[in-house]
Amino acid sequence: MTDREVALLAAKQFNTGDVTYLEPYGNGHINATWLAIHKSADGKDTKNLMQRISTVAFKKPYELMENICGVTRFLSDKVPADGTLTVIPTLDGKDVYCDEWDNYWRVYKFIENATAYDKIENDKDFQTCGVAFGEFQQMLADYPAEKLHETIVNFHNTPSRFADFKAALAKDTAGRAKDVQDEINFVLAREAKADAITSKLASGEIPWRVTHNDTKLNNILIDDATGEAKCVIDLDTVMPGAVAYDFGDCIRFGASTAAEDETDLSKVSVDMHLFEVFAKAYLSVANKFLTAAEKDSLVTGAYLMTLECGVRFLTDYLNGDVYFKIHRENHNLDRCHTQFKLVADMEDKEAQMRAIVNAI
Ligand code: ADP
Ligand code: GN1
Ligand code: MG
Repeated sequence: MTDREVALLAAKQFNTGDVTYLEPYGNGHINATWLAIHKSADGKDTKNLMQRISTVAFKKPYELMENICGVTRFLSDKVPADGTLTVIPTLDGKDVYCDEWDNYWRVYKFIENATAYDKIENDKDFQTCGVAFGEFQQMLADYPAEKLHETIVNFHNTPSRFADFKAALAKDTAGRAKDVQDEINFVLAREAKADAITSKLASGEIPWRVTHNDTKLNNILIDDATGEAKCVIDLDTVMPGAVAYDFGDCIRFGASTAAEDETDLSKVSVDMHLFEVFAKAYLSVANKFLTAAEKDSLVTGAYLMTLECGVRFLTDYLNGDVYFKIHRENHNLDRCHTQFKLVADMEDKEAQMRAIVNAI
């Protein structure tokens, strides 16, 4: 059976009516995403977003969906309609459908008239993003964190990511280590910096909060008419974390002058104007609740999220591309290179970034 045929069988298990259209959708690196159009009994077409949850990333899909249902129910009291994801149940009232091949499927209501951007097109989009993720953290401040499952253990524990990298290097499953000695040395030279946030969380110097943990630009839907944020999506990694993780990942992806997989590295750097736009927008909300130590950790977060992401791409490259979806040969290595270029650039611009944050 083709992927589409398997997906079609799954789409029929949800309480949505007949499936009249089903095609792959979006640019996520983790789940397999499909746009489905269903025809309801009264003949109306409805768009839905169906996903096969990646079980390489998420080992416990039922726990994952418990998190998503809890968080979206909680947020739905605080945001307008379509301001958070809506889970569509299966015909027998479940949040997730497991097919005979152990694929786990879920369906969300499709949020219309909004776009997930892969690149910043104007300052306003990044400002929108900063405000939206600040508000997202603020809204979840009183979410009962003890109810959240850790959907990916040690997700942003950078020392643990370094350990995974070293294990992959030792195994060298795909036989690629010999080709990436410079990249390996780049990582090993920075190992001492890896615990800059985890050590502060452990000592209590910065607090654990409920954070999104995957705040790249295409995980927020921006309203086509107003340019305002419509909905924060991709809630798979909402877990206790440090605010600097969310701030940092936004900068990593959104303040770069080039795409995450750009192959011409001369195009890749941190755009300090975009950095400032984002920092101002995020802090216009977050300054109200951040501690001084958290504010001080934001630039470290940008640095570590970028280093960590580069390390994860390199690790996946060494493992033979098993975690992130790739669309061409060496895709993970290309992604690793942009991240390391940004890391080096951030090392040069650290003082400048700190001055910008301190001035806000
Ligand atoms: P991944 O974990 O693979 O990144 P996402 O949940 O981010 O998957 O979804 C991938 C893409 O699908 C998003 O970037 C966005 O373009 C689109 N998308 C996801 N959820 C919705 C939704 N409810 N409505 C409209 N588009 C969506
Ligand atoms: C993945 O799921 P997606 O594509 O929004 C990854 C992030 C990485 C990002 C790099 C669950 O995000 O951690 O930063 O790719 N998500 C997961 O682009 O691993
Ligand atoms: Mg995503």
